[in-house]
Amino acid sequence: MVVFAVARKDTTPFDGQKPGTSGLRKKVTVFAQPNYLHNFVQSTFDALTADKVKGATIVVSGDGRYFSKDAIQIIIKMAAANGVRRVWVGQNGLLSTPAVSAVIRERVSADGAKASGAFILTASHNPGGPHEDFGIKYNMENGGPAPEGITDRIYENTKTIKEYLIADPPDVDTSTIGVTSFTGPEGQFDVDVFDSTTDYVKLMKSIFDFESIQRLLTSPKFSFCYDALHGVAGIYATRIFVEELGADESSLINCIPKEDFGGGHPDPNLTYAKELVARMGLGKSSPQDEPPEFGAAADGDADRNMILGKRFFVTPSDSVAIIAANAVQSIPYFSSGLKGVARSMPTSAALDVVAKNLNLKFFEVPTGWKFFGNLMDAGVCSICGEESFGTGSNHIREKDGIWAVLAWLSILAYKNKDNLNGGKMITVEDIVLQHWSTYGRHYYTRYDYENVDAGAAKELMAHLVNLQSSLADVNKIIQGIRSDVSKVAEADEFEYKDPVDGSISKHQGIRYLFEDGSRLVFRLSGTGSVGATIRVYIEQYEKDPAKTGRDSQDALAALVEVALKLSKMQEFTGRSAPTVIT
Ligand code: VG1
Ligand code: CO
Repeated sequence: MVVFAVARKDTTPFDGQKPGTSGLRKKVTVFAQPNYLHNFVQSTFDALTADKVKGATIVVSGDGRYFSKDAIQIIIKMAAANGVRRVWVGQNGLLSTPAVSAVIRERVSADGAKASGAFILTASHNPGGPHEDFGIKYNMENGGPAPEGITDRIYENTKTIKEYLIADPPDVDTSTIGVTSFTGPEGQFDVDVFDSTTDYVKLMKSIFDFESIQRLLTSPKFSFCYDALHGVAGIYATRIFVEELGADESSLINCIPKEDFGGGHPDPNLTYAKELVARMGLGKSSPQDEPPEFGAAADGDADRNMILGKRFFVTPSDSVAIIAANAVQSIPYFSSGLKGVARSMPTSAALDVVAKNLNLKFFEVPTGWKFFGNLMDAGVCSICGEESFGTGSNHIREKDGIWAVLAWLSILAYKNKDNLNGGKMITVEDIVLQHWSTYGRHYYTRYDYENVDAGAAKELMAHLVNLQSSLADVNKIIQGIRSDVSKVAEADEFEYKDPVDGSISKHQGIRYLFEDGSRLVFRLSGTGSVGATIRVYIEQYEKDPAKTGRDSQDALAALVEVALKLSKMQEFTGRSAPTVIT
């Protein structure tokens, strides 16, 4: 066995190593500076209790973006030096974020050990490559992102760090499955490279009825297209949709993971998933072939999903509501009922209406998946989602892009079980229209202003908070902008008290709540790597079934105008249009 030595290296703090909504995300050029990654990793080890490090098993993997290979070798050496007993690495360093969560929760080593946590290497939906983003986050024993108590401690450590520990074993070949063992001052240390898909596929098979999905996917009356945008979802899509469920290989596009995502933006929305959008007949020009019945896309680390029907877009807020409304009949895992449902604050209230109708416990949490975990651990939440193309359930503690697609396929399979051999197929669009006619429709849009000046963004937010001191004044301004919108009934900054551990999160978004149920929400993104991104969330509820079929941007035009003028968007940022509209 190769013997390694451990060294203590002097270092000095870097500014700005504060984890955001989902870990630390910076340009590769920042991460590649000497000691930058090392400082963050040591600060993380030091923020954990000793039993989670000494003698523990940890996972290290990610979406395979540029710089991941270097980062994995560094983290392995630092783990060895900090007394970790064993590191699990997905083959080629690849594991989707949901697969990491599954591995932490489900995988057991030959000697019965389970993982106590994971370093996930991804900047998710942000582009990758030598001049783009890298990211790192730590997940805990329950498979979910570290809570704020831990990320705050990590950040504090990064401000005072003086040294880190690193060992000198040779690099491990992560392309070959197998265990490599070393001996260090504290005994044996193993690096176990394993198949990236096995644990995850096993979990999916325990949740869904693969046979009924296979009947749908292989039926001549159904067609399917999945776009991984060159992210890590590609390896799971190939294994699950093609090898397990019999879909044709030609139904997968961009399913070979690439370090730079083929130069694209691995964000599954109508702007960035261009190829899929065109194939589904939603682009500007009509496609050459008849579009497939069902389309879906994932982000870089495969925790997000976009769901499309033929020439039809399903908003993520509607998607989670529709999954919740249909889960018990369509998905075996939920057949005994749902424990409750939850959404992030800016997500539309479509899920609230389902919860009310089905008499389910309901929770509204701040943006970011970490807040759902406590509810799930406490057994009060089964299905949850965010407007940002994130949907998931208590099978793991991350959002799960492939799970969401399997959930939709299950609903389609259930509704069409008698139609595959004759009869008219029920489409994605039919399901959504039926949902609106039962529950009403939440018109919804999000405007993103990416990479604006950070100072200007702060001023805009401060302006919106100041306005909240007088509702009468706000209403006067709004009526001056558009007299045809309803009145603001309440305006505040969203604050959340976790019902499980009592912790309080403040300043989680500025809200304007209107008398007719409409909402305007303003937030600063916590996942960008340069400048600031302002997000504006605009929502309006329509109960009248005769009025649920309008074009969404038309229906929301008045509220959009109010949002942009009330916030003085152009004055503060100089932007006359958003970067992305979803
Ligand atoms: C964004 C989304 C949020 C999501 C987060 C991480 O955060 O709005 O809903 O949980 O990204 O998703 P922010 O702070 O930029 O608004 V992922 O797929 O980037 O890990
Ligand atoms: Co992601």
